[in-house]
This record gives sequence, C-alpha cells and structure tokens, in this order.
Amino acid sequence: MLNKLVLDWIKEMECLLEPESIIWIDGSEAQLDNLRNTACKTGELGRLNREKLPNCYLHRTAVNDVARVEDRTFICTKLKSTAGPTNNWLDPQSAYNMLYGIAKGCYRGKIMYVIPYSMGPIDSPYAKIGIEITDSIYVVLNMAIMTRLGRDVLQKLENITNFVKGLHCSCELDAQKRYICHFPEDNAIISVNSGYGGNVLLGKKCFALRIASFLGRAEGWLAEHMLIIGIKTPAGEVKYIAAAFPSACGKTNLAMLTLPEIYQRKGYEVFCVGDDIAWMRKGQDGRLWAINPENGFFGVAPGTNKKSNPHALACTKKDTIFTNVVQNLDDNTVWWEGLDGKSPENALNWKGKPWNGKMSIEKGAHPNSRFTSPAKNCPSISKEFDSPLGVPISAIIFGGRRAQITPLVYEAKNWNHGVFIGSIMASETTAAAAGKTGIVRRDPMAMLPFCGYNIGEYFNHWIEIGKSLGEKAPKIFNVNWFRQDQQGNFIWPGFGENFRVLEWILNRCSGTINAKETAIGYIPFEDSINIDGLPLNLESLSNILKVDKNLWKHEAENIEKFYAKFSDTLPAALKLQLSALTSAIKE
Ligand code: GTP
Ligand code: SPV
Ligand code: MN
Repeated sequence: MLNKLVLDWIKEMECLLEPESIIWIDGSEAQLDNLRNTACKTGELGRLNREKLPNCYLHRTAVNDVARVEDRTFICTKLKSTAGPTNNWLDPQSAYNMLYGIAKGCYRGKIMYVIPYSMGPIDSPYAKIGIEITDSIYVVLNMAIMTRLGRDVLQKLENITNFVKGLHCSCELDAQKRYICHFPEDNAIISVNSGYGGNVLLGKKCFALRIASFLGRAEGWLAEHMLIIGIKTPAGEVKYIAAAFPSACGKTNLAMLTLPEIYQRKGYEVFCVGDDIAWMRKGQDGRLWAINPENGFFGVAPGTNKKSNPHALACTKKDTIFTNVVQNLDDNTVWWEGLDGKSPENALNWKGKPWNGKMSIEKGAHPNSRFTSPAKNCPSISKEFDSPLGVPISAIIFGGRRAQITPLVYEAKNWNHGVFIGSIMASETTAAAAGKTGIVRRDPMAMLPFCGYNIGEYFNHWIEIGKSLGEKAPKIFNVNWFRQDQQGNFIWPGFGENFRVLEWILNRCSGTINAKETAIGYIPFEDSINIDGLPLNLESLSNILKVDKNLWKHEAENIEKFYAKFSDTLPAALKLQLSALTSAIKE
C-alpha cells in the first residue's frame, strides 16, 4: 500500500490535470515495450533499423525546444536572497498560481504517467526518491534509461515520507509560456511547455542538481555537475577523480576516455563511474566519497566518433533513444556531424526535412542533439557503478573552454585556493543552453545554471566541507583542453590524450613529482607532461602551460567585478584568495 502522502499528491494532480486515465510505471520490459509501440504509432518515436540498432528509437523535439532555457528557469523560495544573485527568482505562491493556471486541465484526453524513480542505487543510503508525473512517453522512456525505476522504488516509497514531487506538462510547447520552476523548500519541481531533456527529465538537472544542492547544504554534502572516473595504475591501485566542466565541455568524453596505447602497454586501465552528476560526502574513513545518482547517459551526439569516444559510440548501438540527429533513410540508421564515414545522401535532418550532407550548408544534426543510453552499455563501466557507498575521490578537477589565458593544467595550493579556482571558472557558452554560443562567461564549479540556492552560500558550503575533510581532502586542479592558436585551432590534441594530464595529476596526488609554483598555482615542469608520440612540440606545450601575468592581471580585474555581485554572501576566505592573486601577479 502506498503511503498517503504519495496518494494525496497524485489525487491532487489528477484533479488539476484531468487526465483520461493514469498509468503507474512499474519498469517492466513488457510495460516499456507497450509504450514504445504506442509512441511509434503516434510518431512520437521512430523505430530504427532492428539489426543495426536493436531497440533504438529516434525522436525530434519541436524546433523551438532544443536546449535548456536558463532565462526561464526559476528558483522559487520564500526569500529572494535564498535563491541568490545568479538565479532567476519567483515568489512560490505566485509561481504555483501561475503554473497551476497553465496546467489546469492540460491532460484532458491524455494519459497521466506516474514514474516513481530513485536517484542513486536503490539500496544506497544516499539514494533519494522522486516521482515524476508526465504526459509524454518520450519522458517515461528516457527516465527508464536515466534512472532506476519500477517495483523496488514503489516498495521503498511505502515507508518514505520525503520524496521529490515533479510535474511535467507538455502543454502547447509554447516558448512564451515555458517555465522550469523549482521549489526547494517543498521538494517540488514544475516544468511546463517543453519537451527537451534537461527541461523535462526532472530527475537530472532539476532534482539531482538544483533540489539536491539545496538538500546537500542542509545535510552536509555536495551535489555537483561532475563526471567520476576510476584509474587503475600499473601497481594495481584504483584512484578516482571527479571533474566539473560546463555543459558540452567534455565530461562524457573524459569519463569514457580511451587510453593512448603507451598507457595501455604500461598497464593502466580506466573506468567510467558517471558522466554528468556526482553526489559527494565525507565517508566513515574521513575521505570524500562520490556516487553517480544516474543510471544512464544523456550525451552530446555531434563529435562522437570511433576515435574521439569509441565507448560512447558503443553505448549507442542498442537500447538507445536519439534526439534531434540525422536519420539516414537508406538503412534507417542515424548520423551526426563528426561521426565516422561520409554524410548520408538520402536523409532527414533533425527537423525531419529532406537533407543531403553534400548539398546543404546547414547542419544535419542539431549541435545539442543527444543520445540516451543505459550506463551498462558502456564498455568501460566501473564495477563500482552500483556500489551503495560510491567511490573515494583523490582529486577534483575544474575546467572549461578558454581559447586563451587558462593553462592546460594547474594545481591549487590548498583546498580554499581550490574553491577559489572553482568559483572563478569561466567558459565559452555552448549549444546545451538556448542563447548565443562562444561567449565567455563565469560559470562557478560548472554550477551557474544548476545551483539551487545562493551561490555565495554555496561557496561557503564548499569551504566548510574542506574544513571537515581536513588532511584527507582531495587535491584540486584546473584543466583547459581548449587553448587555441592564432588560426583558431585547438593546440592540445584532447580526448584520450587528456590522460597525459591525468597522469600528472595522479603523480601530484601521490607526491611523486615536483611542480613549478606560479602566481595562480602549481604548474607542471615541461618535461613532466609526457608528449611522446603527439603531434605537439615542446614549444607548443610550453605555450599552453605559460601563465601570462598581463592577461591574468586583466582576469583578476574581471574576477573582482564578478565577485562584486555577491556582496555580503561572498566568504571572506575567497576575498583573501582574490587579493593574494592580485598581489602575486603584480610581483
Ligand atoms: P553535458 O552533457 O552537456 O553536460 O556535456 P559534457 O561536459 O559531457 O560534454 P561532452 O563530453 O559531451 O563534450 C561536448 C563536446 O566537446 C563534444 O562535441 C566533444 O567532441 C567536445 N570535446 C570533448 N572533449 C574534448 C577535448 O578534449 N578536446 C576537444 N577539442 N573537444 C572536446
Ligand atoms: C547539460 O546541459 O549540462 C546536460 C544536458 O547535461 S541536460 O540534461 O539537457 O541538462
Ligand atoms: Mn550536464
């Protein structure tokens, strides 16, 4: 018997939405298959080639609905100051009134799907339960890949009083009435008028980052936009690294990294634990431990190929939902820019219009087209993937897209300096969010769009976590794979070759290698990064490792302006870090 809180809320939503019927998602293959068949009949999904892509489907979103909408995303808390200077804010009562007004009767003639799901392995003490109500089969099927759902969750719900309420209404997909609203004080999320992943798969960014970061602050843990990767050294030890890069800046690629041959020969191995979200807390042994709350990947398709990310490509070969990619009509398979082989000649583009790679200058796949694949499809998935307590983290990496200024890698002098480095992260915007791309903006810890409360207090929370970890805190680093030459080409080869930087990071963690102290932190000596076999000479390496004091002086001035936004919530420790940087670059 489900508990009354759940049933009361479902009843309340039924009265509001007025669906024709209700279907509880139990996660059984039979039920999901039924839904796939229905969606194929209505055209919500298209079935792809059964031999080449078994159990794979194609979905196209509305053309005005292809990415997260940050300007229509709100944190609704009683006090505006709780949401802080970087979030859009609405008063909860007026937000509920407006949203319930939009949602009233919007399921008429439709089925209301109720999805009970768990973020985190169901038997993990750190897992949290959510229920998403939706009118979209696409959402149900994506949630079935991205989360753990079904009977076990329903069973857990019998004894649980706190769950996250998520309501999704497709409505008319009207961009003017699109709202992604979070009520962290009520554990609730309401998303209306969108059908795009990050806006509607409510377990992901809405719950596992915005609501979870709010919960994490109260409960003493961190919800972060981070991948988790395991590295087995030739000595047989496995070390775990968590890394935060903004959207479409390389988390999936680093998480599923394929080792360059020289490292395979040396006996290294890498394992993927997660590619987007990490929940981290102090473990019994005093170290920082992380779980990946998700159960699948919602990865960027363009640029994924046999060379850049063979593991991601392998993930997409079965049981995958593709969104906004090219459909090759010759064999009913999929294609995107950057995939191996030539572009198809007889195809439909992401909008479903006839498209020919040779004749059209327009892109075939949307730059933010995605694949949704089960984690277990990943050839390098970690054997700790389902571990209830997660994995211990040895290093935290921050990074972003910076054509100039930020070196390939540098290391923080201590935890608080690391928090400072995270807080001043900046990156060029990408197609993952609506709006202009390629504009450099500050994106602290890659959490600017995802922090569910005042970001000044979030920085302070990080500082407190560091205090509590003390000597056992992970070391903090910053990386930048995206430095460009005068012609605008990336200087660093990236992808699998990024392991050369991870090797340095591991060596710094184990204390087996010295580094050069600079105004911004420790950087590698040139001969500490192995460039054997790379099309990169020592001079180029030295260029991307350099700290240009003039550029950093300018950067420090920008940081000061950015920090001014936080006024009294900015931790004193970070102000100290900024003045230390300002005086160090003057020397
Ligand atoms: P979200 O899912 O949006 O959070 O993104 P993500 O951080 O997981 O980004 P992802 O790994 O999917 O990479 C996005 C884009 O960056 C892809 O087009 C990649 O080809 C490109 N990319 C990833 N890693 C590298 C790299 O090391 N070098 C270069 N030049 N490009 C990269
Ligand atoms: C991101 O934008 O950071 C993503 C994709 O990981 S979405 O789920 O749309 O947020
Ligand atoms: Mn992401």
